[in-house]
Amino acid sequence: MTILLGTVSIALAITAVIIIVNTSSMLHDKDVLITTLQNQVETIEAEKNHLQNQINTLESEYQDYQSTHQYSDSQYWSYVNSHVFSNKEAEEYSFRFYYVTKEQKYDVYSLENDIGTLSWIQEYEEGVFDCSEMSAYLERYLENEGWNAVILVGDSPFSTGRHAWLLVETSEGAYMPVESTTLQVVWWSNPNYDEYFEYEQSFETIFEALEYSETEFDWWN
Ligand SMILES: [Ca+2]
Repeated sequence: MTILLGTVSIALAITAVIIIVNTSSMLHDKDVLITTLQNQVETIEAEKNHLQNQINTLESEYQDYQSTHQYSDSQYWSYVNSHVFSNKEAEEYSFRFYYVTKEQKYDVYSLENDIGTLSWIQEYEEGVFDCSEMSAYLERYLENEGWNAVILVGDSPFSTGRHAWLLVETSEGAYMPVESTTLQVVWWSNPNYDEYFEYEQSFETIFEALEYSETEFDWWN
């Protein structure tokens, strides 16, 4: 009996030792785990602070941007209004290839030579392709050849009724009349020479002519 009790005691003692050892090992594991978790918390905390700093920086950059990029209503509308094209500007834009800028030509004999190479392939037709369309067409042709040409409208210099013709700058500030229907320079010897300088309207460009009349000068229609 005594021997048996002794054996039980020893067994109990061993069990107690095992429990103590286990407990101490568990306590050790717990410490390690806590340390690891604490380290992780610190790392996350540092990351959080880093991100917060970045957010603060972005926030202040955004505020700066806003304060320098804020427009009042009046600034907005003045921008919009200054960037809206007028009808005339839009029309000129659609005609952007109408004139080709070249070095200006002078000399009436060169002008005669340039015009002398031309002939109308479309026949004169009152109201369709008449003096005004022909003048508009010839004005463009001469401008693109380097001449400064102006379209004129007024009473006919040689007949009754209305007429359109050109004045072309042949020396600085001096012009010679050009009869667009016959494609001829009107020379000083022409009996109606002076009448070619009496006109009611003059158009430096096709845009001005179209503003005056939408249908008289549109030789392309
Ligand atoms: Ca012109």
